[in-house]
Amino acid sequence: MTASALPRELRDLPGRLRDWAAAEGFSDAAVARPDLDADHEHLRDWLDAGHHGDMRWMADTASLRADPEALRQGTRSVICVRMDYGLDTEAAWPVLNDGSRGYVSRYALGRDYHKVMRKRLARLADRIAAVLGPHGYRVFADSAPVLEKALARNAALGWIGKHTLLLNREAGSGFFLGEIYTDLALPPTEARPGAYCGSCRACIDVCPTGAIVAPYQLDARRCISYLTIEHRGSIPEALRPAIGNRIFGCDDCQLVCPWNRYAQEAAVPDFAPRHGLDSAALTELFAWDEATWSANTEGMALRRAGYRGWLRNIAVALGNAPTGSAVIAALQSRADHEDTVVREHVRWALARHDAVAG
Ligand code: B12
Ligand code: SF4
Ligand code: SF4
Repeated sequence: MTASALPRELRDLPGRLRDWAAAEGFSDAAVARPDLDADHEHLRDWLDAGHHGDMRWMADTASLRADPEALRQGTRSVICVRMDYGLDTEAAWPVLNDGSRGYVSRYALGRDYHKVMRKRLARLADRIAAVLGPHGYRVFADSAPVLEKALARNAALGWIGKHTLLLNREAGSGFFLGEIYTDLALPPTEARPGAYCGSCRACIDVCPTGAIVAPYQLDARRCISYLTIEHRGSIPEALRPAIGNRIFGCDDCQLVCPWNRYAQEAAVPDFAPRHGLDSAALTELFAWDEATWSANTEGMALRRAGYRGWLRNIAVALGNAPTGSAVIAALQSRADHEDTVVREHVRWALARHDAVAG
């Protein structure tokens, strides 16, 4: 349908949608073509190669991911949004370069984005209803089998970079994605995003564990984000030294990306760092007991690793930290931890300092 053939209330939809979204804290919004055939094929190849590791839920839901209608019956349009979380590259490097501190991915420092975004997406859906009429919808923010990056690319919110994240010329990649699946028939955006990686390969070269095995292809089994957040159990020993002091997620491939010079500040105060987690000492974090951890991570995405995962990750970072009596004492205090995985990582870390369980 040409723009002039559209009903009056839909003709200037792109601008109005952006305005309504901005009122809810979103930095951009647009309607996506739900054409995901090529992406479905890439997803299948990725799964066939085993690159999803033990994220079985990725394989179990593959067909739903590529088919919005199958995920929510009656879906006719997908509205995509982005929300900036504030990827402060300048503040990140000093923490990464100080082995005595723990590096928590910038996206996880504040309130859980799933909660923040879904609440605001529901309000955006209500705004749309107020103008375009009642509609059936569901909102998502990394909360269901949705190919979020591919849909956002189709909506022209950016392009998928060689590090496999969605990138935007005005905002880099420091943002979350969310969607509204609606039964309204909305005209998809006609713009086609350019792709601006060119000959750059900074993200591929910097990756500490070589997880970007080819441009646009990530082997999650090597990715520090996967190893420290999604993976349960033992972290492969060969990869532990390269994890450095990254205790929850990893931002390196984004920090070196030239487009993140344009990363925007956090769109909402919810994403402000909590409990000094943007530069806390490893020994201090390792001393949190389970009750403190539970209280301090309430309402944060940081919870996903679980308390034992948290201790396991910090043990690895302490193993990589400069040797010192405080580091060794902290590790020795957990050498007899009840959890076998934690214990094993603590012993590995002590051995790195030529120390033994005390
Ligand atoms: C599984 C997952 C992970 C896994 C796997 C990552 C991955 N690249 O798939 C792990 C745990 C490693 C991970 C890590 C991170 N994640 Co994550 N993750 C997801 C999740 C749930 C699904 C992604 C997915 O579909 N993967 C499947 C594979 C096949 O997709 P893909 O590699 O991107 O491949 C696509 C294209 O690149 C293309 N393609 C693939 N191969 C090829 C080959 C060629 C030649 C071409 C041209 C194209 C092409 O087709 C594929 C399908 O579209 C999404 C949320 C969602 N529901 O979408 C969040 C999401 C992608 N993650 C997000 C974030 C923030 C992160 C981290 C930055 C967190 C952190 N700081 O630690 C890291 C970044 C690591 C990285 N470099 O990607 C954000 C990204 C926002 C953005 N700007 O893009 C999302 C969208 C969540 C959200 N709602 O905001 N994540
Ligand atoms: S998040 Fe870290 S480990 Fe994962 S691909 Fe990027 S740089 Fe590599
Ligand atoms: S670092 Fe370079 S190659 Fe990687 S996503 Fe950014 S622009 Fe693309």
